[in-house]
Amino acid sequence: MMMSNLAPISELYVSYDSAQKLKAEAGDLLSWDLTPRQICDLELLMNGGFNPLRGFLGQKDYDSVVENMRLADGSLWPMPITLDVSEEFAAKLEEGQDIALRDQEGVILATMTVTDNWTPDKSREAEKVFGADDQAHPAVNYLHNTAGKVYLGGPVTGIQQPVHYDFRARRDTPNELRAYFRKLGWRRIVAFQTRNPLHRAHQELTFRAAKEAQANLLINPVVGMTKPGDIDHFTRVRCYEAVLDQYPSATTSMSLLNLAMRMAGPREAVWHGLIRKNHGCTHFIVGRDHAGPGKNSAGEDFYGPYDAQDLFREHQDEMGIEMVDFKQMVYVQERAQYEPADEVEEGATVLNISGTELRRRLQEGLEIPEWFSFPAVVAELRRTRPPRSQQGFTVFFTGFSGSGKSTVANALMVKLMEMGGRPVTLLDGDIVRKNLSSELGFSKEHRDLNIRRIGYVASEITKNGGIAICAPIAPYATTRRAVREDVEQFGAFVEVHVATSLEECERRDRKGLYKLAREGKIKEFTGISDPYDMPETPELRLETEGTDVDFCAQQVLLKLESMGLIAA
Ligand code: PPS
Repeated sequence: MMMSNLAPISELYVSYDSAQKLKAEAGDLLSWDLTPRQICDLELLMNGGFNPLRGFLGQKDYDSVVENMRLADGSLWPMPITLDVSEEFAAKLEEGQDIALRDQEGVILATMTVTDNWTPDKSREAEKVFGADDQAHPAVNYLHNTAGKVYLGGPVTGIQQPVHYDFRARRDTPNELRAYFRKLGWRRIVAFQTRNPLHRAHQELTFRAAKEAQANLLINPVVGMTKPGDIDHFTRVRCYEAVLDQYPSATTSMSLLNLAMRMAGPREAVWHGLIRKNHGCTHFIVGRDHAGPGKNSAGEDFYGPYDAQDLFREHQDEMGIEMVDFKQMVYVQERAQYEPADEVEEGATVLNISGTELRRRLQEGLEIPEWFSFPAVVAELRRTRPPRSQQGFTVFFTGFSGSGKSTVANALMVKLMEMGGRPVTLLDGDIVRKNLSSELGFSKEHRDLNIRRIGYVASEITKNGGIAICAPIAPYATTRRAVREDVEQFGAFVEVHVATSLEECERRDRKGLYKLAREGKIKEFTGISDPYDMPETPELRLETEGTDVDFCAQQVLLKLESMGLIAA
């Protein structure tokens, strides 16, 4: 019978006095400002959550983890935990050099001795770790478009934990949880990993798991980074707190885990298991499509629904944590209770509301039945997810100079202001270049900066319930995609391609710029001497030739209406 020994696990922190000294000395070191994901990784490295890792992976361990799910010494470890940095930063380093690792406010959290410095083959990493080099996978997208080009590896010396101001009392290090379990006399603990609010199906699943494993239950939600588009962790934790009284407090506890998920399905399940083992748990629940990333670019699932269970099962003896596996739980109307889908007899009435359907109902303000969730959870969700027609959103026009973007954007702004309800901000290309981006030119780098700034402002407006209308040229597809991701965390992103042809824009030449560009007097001019990536799947494409501005603006309004962004 599996029991936890709950002895303290080794951490990478130095003592308090040494930390003070080290911190003072580290002020002189070259420093790397950690990204949000790296801060999550560092926290779990330092507190033993990623035991047996002693730092960010070196090249040998990395290659071995990517190829075989094992460190070079043979220990099971499925996820490459790497410190990705820019080429410029990496070029400054010598082998064996110590660097300071700082959080986003500049606080030194750790030092690292750089033993390895290399340029990884990211496509290979994507294929091996995530199963495909397909950017529809959020971690593959991150790998190619967010992570730095170079990886650094080496042992880490911990100075202090990353600071969290939210839900402090609910966060525990592995050693704090181990001590807590010791204190309560818990020796068999089943952990439930989640990145979603708890609904009735989850409650039933966790009850059954605890019963099956004859174990105490640890609800262990991830509050670091989850799948883009997920419900933010503040809302989720308020939801968890709202249903905690549905659990017997003598046998159940909740602890928040600052993990940056990768959505790597099977490998992720094994990783999650190892992390929970480090936190003193003996059992781990793996359900259907554990840590699944959704559909690939061909519209198919990346992993089979029970691949994660299979991989976990293969390794669980070696891992020292046992899987409690579950099929999907469904509601059986005749018996008014949840049951695993594979135990329900044919002919029974099975009800289920998928994540997508739940989002739709929230977006449209529709009923969410009591058999599905708890009223307190639904109320919390409705507070942060008002119907779409009351949420913020961004309309992002893109097209050649002189295509008519600004004119249509202006008309749209006026119409939306006439309708009222939400504040409207126009971020027109020319206006932005006068204010936000006055020092920028038209190199690729500067255009990207310009568009990312617009995206940042638009995402803030969207987050706060306003309407942002952007109208830059935005010639590069990857940058438009990045802006889409920034905005979609908070609301809808509506890309409108103003598809006036280059010939027509040049014929109109309203500002006389095309003539100058042809004469070579303006360099890097979009369409003439600089590229424009045609949007492949914009929400709307406006053919402006032969139509008037009012009609174009109407088409946008109709699109917004069909997306539920303005009330019909
Ligand atoms: S970008 O690429 O999205 O950052 O461009 P944007 O900020 O929209 O600025 C485009 C306006 O600047 C004028 N302009 C140029 N456009 C393209 N290429 C070059 N080299 C260039 N130099 C100046 C041009 O008038 C654009 O205005 P719009 O409103 O698009 O016609």
